[in-house]
Amino acid sequence: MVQSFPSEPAELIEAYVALGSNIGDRELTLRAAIERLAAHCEIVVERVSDIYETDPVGYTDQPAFLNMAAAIRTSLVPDELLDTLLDIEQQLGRVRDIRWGPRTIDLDLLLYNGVTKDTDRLTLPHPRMMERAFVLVPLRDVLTETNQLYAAVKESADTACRNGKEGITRWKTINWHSASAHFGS
Ligand code: X6L
Ligand code: MG
Ligand code: MG
Repeated sequence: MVQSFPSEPAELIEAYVALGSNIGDRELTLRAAIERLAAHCEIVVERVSDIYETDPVGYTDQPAFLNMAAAIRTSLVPDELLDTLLDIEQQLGRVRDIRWGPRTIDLDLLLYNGVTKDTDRLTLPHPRMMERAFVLVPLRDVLTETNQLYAAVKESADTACRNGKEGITRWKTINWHSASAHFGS
């Protein structure tokens, strides 16, 4: 008979998620989304960025956003992680009506361990992240300096902040260090 061994702990892959909200209690909804990520048994929230208030882009006739970013570790594959993000959006009242319109919560998968992927439902890295200051400025807070994209993200984020044209202001400094462990405080 073949000996069965306990399976090794699955390797945890680093991934980055962008969060945005511009309807309702924006900060509460961002926190709820982070809490739901942290509560998932296959996700560890490692770092969360500060919260930034940002002028809407794309469709500009809507309220200002709060945007932030999170660095997570996960044993989920990219499509499972995307499903989880879409589930959490639904749980937090996301209704998809107007394209680029207001939303209680938006969770975008930006980076998954250097994976490149291009399918109908998921493109990695996120195809437009490098053009969006509301993504890059929070991402800079949580991206590891050894990440391949760190220099490019930092440069673009710094330029956006220096110009001040992008309509991004630090709205709240977050102390959710090791976010998974400290929620509720
Ligand atoms: C020309 C055409 C220039 C389209 C920009 C940019 C479209 C971003 C959509 C664009 C264009 C988007 C957020 C937002 C949206 C957000 C802020 C999108 C999708 N999401 N604005 N607009 N924060 N500040 O999270 O990202 S809609
Ligand atoms: Mg988005
Ligand atoms: Mg989205």
